[in-house]
Amino acid sequence: MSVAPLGTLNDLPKDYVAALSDLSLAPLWPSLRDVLPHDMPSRATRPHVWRYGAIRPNLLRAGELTPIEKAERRVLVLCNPGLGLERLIATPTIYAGLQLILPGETAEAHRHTPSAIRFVIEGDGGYTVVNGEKCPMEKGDLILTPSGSWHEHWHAGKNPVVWLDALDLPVIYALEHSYVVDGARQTIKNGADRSMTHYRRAGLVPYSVLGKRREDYPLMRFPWREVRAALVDMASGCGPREPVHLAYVNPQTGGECLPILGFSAQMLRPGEEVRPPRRSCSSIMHVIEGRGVSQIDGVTLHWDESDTIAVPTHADVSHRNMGERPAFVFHVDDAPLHRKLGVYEEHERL
Ligand code: GTQ
Repeated sequence: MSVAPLGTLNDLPKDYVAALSDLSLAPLWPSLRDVLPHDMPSRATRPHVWRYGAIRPNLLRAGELTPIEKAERRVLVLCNPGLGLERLIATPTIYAGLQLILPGETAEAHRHTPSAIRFVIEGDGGYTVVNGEKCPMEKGDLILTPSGSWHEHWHAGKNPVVWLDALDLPVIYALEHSYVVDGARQTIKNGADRSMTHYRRAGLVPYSVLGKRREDYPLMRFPWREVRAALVDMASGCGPREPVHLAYVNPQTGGECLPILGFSAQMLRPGEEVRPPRRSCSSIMHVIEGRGVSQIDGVTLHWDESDTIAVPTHADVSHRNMGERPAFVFHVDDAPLHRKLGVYEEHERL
């Protein structure tokens, strides 16, 4: 391993540096350590908690200030304080925002190159139509809108509906491939969505699926009622040190549901502290129920229901349930992308 410090720009004659920039060239060695630091990546992303209690009144105010027609999507974006407000990102790969839709409003149909998910925070009567499939939105439900799928949001209830949006937009934007196409109102094809009909239980798929090429996106909605019950049942069959953690998967392939971002739900038993290995992927954690505290790279973050937390890459993480009842959290990470790229890592804690 080289120990000599690398040359800097100041070591070079000014006319030489100027000649290089005229040619759109740069010497690597003054910047090499910025892009390839030893042993650990440099990370601008900060551990951070966005508190729902602070966001909610501002989101409702957006409902008064900006009619839906003027917003297209009425969203307050969770901007990681280490990454700046302009980039609209929670972590290097994850866009996250809280979207408000008021009774009677519609967020019109469109489709875009980034994939998105909705994770419902509050309100009844909202629904998203994905490629003609009507997906009800109840608290804790996960709804997918994969890249290129038509989607529109409706509200037939009486109170504001709020959900967390997560998109792989930062990745698709970095590819200079992010764009949207507007569409006409979709015709609804279903009564109940496929989570209630064709994919009612884990381990069962429509017989006609066998022997066919697997569909990329057979299931668009994962009802929280089912996921919560599955976590509670898993806890009853788990040793106390086994994490109660379930991944959302494509029921035809058993693989992750979307190509770039991955989704999972975790139950923290009362008093439980989980200390996962350091992972190369970044993530956000959204609190569905309960309260607790996380240590992320030495930063202490207290959390309550509906708060959202940013976890940088390679972070040392622990989460502790501080309540008397089980806590439930939802994770979004970019592990599917890391795995596809062959760069996924897990490390011992520091
Ligand atoms: O609901 O389709 O937060 O297109 C950002 C872009 C939500 C949406 C966002 C979008 C949407």
